[in-house]
Amino acid sequence: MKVLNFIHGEWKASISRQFAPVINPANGETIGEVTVSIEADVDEAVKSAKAAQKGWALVPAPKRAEVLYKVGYLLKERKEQLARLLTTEMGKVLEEARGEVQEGIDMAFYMAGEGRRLFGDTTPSELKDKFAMSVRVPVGVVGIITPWNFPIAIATWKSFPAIVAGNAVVWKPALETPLMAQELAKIFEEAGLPKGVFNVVHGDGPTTGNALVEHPDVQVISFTGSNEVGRIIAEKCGRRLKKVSLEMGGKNAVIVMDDADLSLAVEGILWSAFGTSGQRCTACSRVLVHEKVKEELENRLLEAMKTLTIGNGLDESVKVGPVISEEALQNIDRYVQIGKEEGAKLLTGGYILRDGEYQKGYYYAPTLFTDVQATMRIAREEIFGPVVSIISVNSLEEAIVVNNSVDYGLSSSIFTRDVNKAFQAMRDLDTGIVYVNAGTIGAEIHLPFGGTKGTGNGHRDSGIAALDVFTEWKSVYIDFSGKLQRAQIDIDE
Ligand code: UN1
Repeated sequence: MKVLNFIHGEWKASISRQFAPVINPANGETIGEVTVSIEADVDEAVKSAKAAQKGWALVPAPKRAEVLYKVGYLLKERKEQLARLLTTEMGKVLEEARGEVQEGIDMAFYMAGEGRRLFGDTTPSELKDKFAMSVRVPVGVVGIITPWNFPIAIATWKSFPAIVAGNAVVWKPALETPLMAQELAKIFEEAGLPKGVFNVVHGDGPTTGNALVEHPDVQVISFTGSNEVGRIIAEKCGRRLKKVSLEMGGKNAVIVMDDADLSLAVEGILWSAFGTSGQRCTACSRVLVHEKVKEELENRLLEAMKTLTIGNGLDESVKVGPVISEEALQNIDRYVQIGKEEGAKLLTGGYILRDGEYQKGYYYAPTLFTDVQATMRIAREEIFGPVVSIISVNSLEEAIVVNNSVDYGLSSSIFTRDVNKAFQAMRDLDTGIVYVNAGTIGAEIHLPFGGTKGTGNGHRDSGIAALDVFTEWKSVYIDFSGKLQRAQIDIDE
C-alpha cells in the first residue's frame, strides 16, 4: 500500500518521488510505503489550507460541528478495523488500540458540542450605553506535528478543536505511522469537510516538520514529541512570534504509601508502566514507595509481572506488545546498562528478546530496578520503554520532593487510604495531571492534558483549554449612545 499526501482533497505523492517503508514492529514486515515530502509539498498544503480557511471560518460553528459529528460516527463504525490497523502499524495491544480509537470518538463528539458553545464573554462597559464582549476567532492555518505512539488520538485532540473553531489544518504525522493518518483523512473526506480544511503531509522532522514550523502562513504549531525537538520548535516559533503549544513527555511517578491497598497499587503500576510497552508520555517509570512496604510491593510486583505475556498485540492474550523500532530497543537497552552502572539493582528483565517468535520484531522484557537513587539518570530521564525504577522514601513529604525533582511535570499518582494525604498530594505534586488510587495513564479527553516544566510551555491539549491554542480573543465594543464617549476620560458623565 502506498500512502500519499492529502492536499486540497487530493491524494498525491511528494514531488521528491521518495518513499519510506512502513514496518509492523511485531514482526518487522513491510506493510506499506509512505511518500516523503519536501518543502514544496508543505508549501502547497499551506496554500490550500490558507485558501480554504477563509470560507470555513464563515460557516456557522454549529454547521462546522456537524462534520465532526459525522467524523465521530464514522470512527465509531470503523473502530475495530481501525484498532487492528493501529496495532499492525504501531504495535500496541488490540485492547489499547481500541481505547485509542475511542479517545478519537470521544473527542469528535465533545468538540462537535463546542460548535454550539464556543463561549465568549460579555463584560460591563465602564461607559453608559455601551456594550462590551470578547469572542473567540480562529487563528488561521494550524500546523500539527504528532508522534507515533498515539497515531490517531493525538491528531484528534489537536485537529478537532482547530477545525470546529474555524481553522484549517496541515498535519505532519510521524513517518512510522502514516496508515492511521490516511484513515483519518479519508474519514474527514467522507464526512464532507470542504477541500483544503484538513491536509496531511508525510515526511521527517528536519525537512517536512521544519518547513511547517518555518512557514510564514502557519500561525500556530501544536506539537507532541520529545523535549529536544520541542525546544527547537519553540525557538523557531519564538523568532517568528508564532503561537506554539508543546507537549513533551514525562518522568511520571506512582507514590505508594504504607497505608495503600497494595493489590490495587500493583495493578495500577503494571497498567501504567507496561501498557503500550511504556511508550506513553504518561507512562509510570518511577515508583516512590514507603520503606515500610517496599519489600512487599517488590515481591508482589515481581509476581504480577510474570503474568505479562509478550508478543504480537493482535493476539488478544498478549499484554505487552513490541516497541516501535530497533533504534528504540537499543535506546532502552542503553538506559538499562546505565542503570546497572549507576548501581541500581535489577530485579527482573533488562534484555532484548531475540529468540523464536520474537526474532523479527522489537521486543523488550518488562524491567524492574530497585534501590534506585532519585539522582540517577534512569530516575530522571525519559526512557520511553518498559523500564521502572523503585525508589524508597520514608514519608509523603519526601515522596513529593522526589516526585518534583525531575525536569518533567506531566502525570503523577498516589496510592493511599488516607484522605488527608490524598489532598496534600493533589496540592503539592507539581504535575499537570494527578491521580489518586489510580496509575499515571488514562487521561480523559474532556479535561486539560499537559504538564509543567520540561513537559510543556503552559498550553494544554484536550478539554476546553485546547480552544485557547486554536483561537484568538477579539474584544468588541459597541457604543449605542450616539455620541463620542472617551474611555477613561468621560467616566463621570
Ligand atoms: C501520550 O502518551 O502521548 O493518558 C498520550 C493517557 C492517554 C494519552 C497518552 N489518554 O495515557
